[in-house]
Amino acid sequence: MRKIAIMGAMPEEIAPILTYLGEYTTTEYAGNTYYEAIYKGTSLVVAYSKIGKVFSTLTAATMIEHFGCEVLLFSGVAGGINPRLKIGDLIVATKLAQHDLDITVFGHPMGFVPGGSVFIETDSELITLAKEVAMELGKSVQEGIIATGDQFVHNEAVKAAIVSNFKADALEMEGGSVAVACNALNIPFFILRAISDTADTDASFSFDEFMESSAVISAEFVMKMVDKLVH
Ligand code: OS5
Repeated sequence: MRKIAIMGAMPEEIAPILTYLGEYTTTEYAGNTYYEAIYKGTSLVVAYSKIGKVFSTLTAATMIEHFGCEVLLFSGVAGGINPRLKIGDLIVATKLAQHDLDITVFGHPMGFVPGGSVFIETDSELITLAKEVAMELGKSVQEGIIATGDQFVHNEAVKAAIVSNFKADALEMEGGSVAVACNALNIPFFILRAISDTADTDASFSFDEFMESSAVISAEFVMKMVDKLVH
């Protein structure tokens, strides 16, 4: 069975996952803690990267290149943009972009740099697996575009620009960079987020109130997917 990486950005995003592991070992590497366990006969590596695109790229690449993970699942929270996404709802990314990558003055679209692409698609088999899990749990999981950037968005004008440039349904600060690392290293990956706020002027208050409960919703769903992957 493939070695599975499960990552979040903040401690709160992986804490519910650690409760499933039973015994685990910890390894400090490149400024992060990596939790390793055998879960139902399969090796898991769990870590939180710290916030943002740089730290999350480092952690994803480390889980793949140093720890030998062959598939990566991200679990965490996001700001909702699409009005059909309410607090606690799950969104699985079909594709991701970096909304703050800007060399438009040279005639390129937002999110594009030469040698890259505006969007990176996630693994279709993992999305199919998520749909199966949702059916079995009787839960709704929405598919959509996630935009990633190095800012906590709490402003309608910024949201509107991200919708206009990327038709994004949700935004966060790590998925698009994890996508770059996994795509470059040919590792199937999956990004799941539960909504903690709607990236408006109240976003920081909503985030403080709902981040923990939404992180649990996402983590529990990801662990159901892991249960299917390890069988
Ligand atoms: O990881 C960051 C991105 N996450 C998704 C997200 C999001 N991203 C962008 N815009 C939004 N509206 C979003 N909503 C959800 C969540 C996370 C956001 S940054 C949160 C920072 C919270 C915090 N800062 N300090 N502490 C917590 C306490 C602390 C202090 C010192 C050391 C460690 C923790």
